[in-house]
Amino acid sequence: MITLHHLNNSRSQRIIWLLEELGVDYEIKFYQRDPVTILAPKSLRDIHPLGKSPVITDDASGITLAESGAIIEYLISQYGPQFKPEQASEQYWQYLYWLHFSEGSLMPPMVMRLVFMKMKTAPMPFFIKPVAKMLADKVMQSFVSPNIRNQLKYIEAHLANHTWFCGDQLTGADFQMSFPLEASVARGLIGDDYPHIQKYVKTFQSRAAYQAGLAKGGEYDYA
Ligand SMILES: N[C@@H](CCC(=O)N[C@@H](CS)C(=O)NCC(=O)O)C(=O)O
Repeated sequence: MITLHHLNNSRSQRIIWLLEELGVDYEIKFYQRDPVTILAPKSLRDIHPLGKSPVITDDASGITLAESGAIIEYLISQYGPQFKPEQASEQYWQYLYWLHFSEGSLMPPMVMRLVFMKMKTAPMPFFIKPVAKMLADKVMQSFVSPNIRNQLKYIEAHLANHTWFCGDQLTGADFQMSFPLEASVARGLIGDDYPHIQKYVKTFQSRAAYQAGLAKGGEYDYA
């Protein structure tokens, strides 16, 4: 049996979508974020020392695995070779690229954006507040926002010519890219100026397996 250790409102939702597409037997163990800090509960550290979600365990291989990209690669290798392009084909390199790009390039400025937004509203002595706000705005304007914009434009251009990230075939790269893109749509970072990303997000969100995953995963603000 595969167990997914799932945190509400998190990247882990894309693993539920994949598990549904694979049609394998699996169970979900639910973890709730702290409502104030939005951090994961300590109990997740009993499963993996870093205490982040997603994490899976698989009784068939005895493995415990964290990191969405590695989990997707593992599940596809074990249970869904149809979601991986043929080794060393052009699509395979695209698959590798987008599988890494999602967490390696796109998520870091998005997480930074969240942190700096929080910094602007965090409780602090009143005389520090204007300085903190100025610093946060400066970093957002000079680094974070331009980086997010550049990457979204790049993705928009790619999706103008591709149904899925690697072409005509739904692959692991799509599960991995789904979270930052749907979160960006939900947070208003992607408007009408990104029609191909909009269409792409609607396309995967309307799949039966995605919807089934949504019904099973509990609270999720990005769909
Ligand atoms: N790169 C990791 C990131 C894992 C991660 O940061 N997960 C978030 C959920 S979206 C988390 O567990 N946050 C709670 C915490 O940091 O306490 C992955 O893709 O799996």
